[in-house]
Amino acid sequence: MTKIDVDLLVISEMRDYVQEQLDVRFRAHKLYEAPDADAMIAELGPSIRAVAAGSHRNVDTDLMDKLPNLEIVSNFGVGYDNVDAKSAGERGIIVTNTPDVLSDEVADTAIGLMINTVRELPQAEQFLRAGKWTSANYPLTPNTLREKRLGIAGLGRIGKSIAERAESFGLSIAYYGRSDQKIAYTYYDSLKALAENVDIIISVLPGGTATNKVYNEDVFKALGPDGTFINIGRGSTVDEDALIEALKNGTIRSAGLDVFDHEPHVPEALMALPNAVLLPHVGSGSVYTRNAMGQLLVDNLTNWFENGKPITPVAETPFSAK
Ligand code: 8YV
Repeated sequence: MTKIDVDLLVISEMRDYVQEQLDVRFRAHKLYEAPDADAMIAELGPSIRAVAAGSHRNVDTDLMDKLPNLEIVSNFGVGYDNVDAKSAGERGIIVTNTPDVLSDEVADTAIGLMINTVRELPQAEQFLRAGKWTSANYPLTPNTLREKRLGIAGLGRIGKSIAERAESFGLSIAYYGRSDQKIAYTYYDSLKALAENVDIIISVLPGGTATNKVYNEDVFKALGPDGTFINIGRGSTVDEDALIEALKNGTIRSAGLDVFDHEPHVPEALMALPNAVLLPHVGSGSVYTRNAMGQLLVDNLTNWFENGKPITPVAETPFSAK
């Protein structure tokens, strides 16, 4: 593999599998290890043509201003709310993400989280481990997946992978999204309407200003006292105080969450609730899938500099036409 004559700024810590490739192919500078990040940016800024990004640090206009020759931001993750892609696009900077390679893994996690939440499997395990089984059976769960309606909020690639799996469970499927995709599932043009018409919501909505706290008191009321809310999209889409209140007072029955507003911090009040199943953002977190995501991050960079073609540019970039 030939070395590419490009200075790359690695702004979030990457897995070894990724970093080793970046070191082989580029002059990779680890911003997150610099004792003085501002000094490193001031010194290297004009020579940097590429950024490898992740969720630990945002790529905003302030950073872009300091990197005047930046051509591409390759992001680790399908969600790229950590990158100001609109401003990047306006400046002619390409942003790439890591779609498709994680869809099956995240869909598996969503289904697992839904079953765990509805059938209280983590709580049942706690019951066993606490030695309570010898004196009583775990109570029958008031909830089940039988004869239930599932609403998927955000029917993109991950949402569709969830739907495929959910069909085999016999769930009836509806969805909410920006547009009616004219497919066999029922479409609702608002989250409230979706919530009124389903028993379980699985949310795959991305972060960003358009989706900020869209799950609010009204939506939880519409979901109702038998309702379950599952989130594997972004924590910023949820008014967490409203969710905690809804779980406490029975406005909804239960929630399963893989994402939170201020990760890795999870509100104490949420952790104290017995009807919430909580995961530490592990949706795509297998070695297999994270390696595939890392490979795509690397391939986007090498393809840009070797062939002038990023593989998976996001919608806002100059290369969005597919
Ligand atoms: C990533 C995710 O693991 O791809 C995404 O958008 O949320 C996760 O799959 C995460 O971004 C890595 O930090």
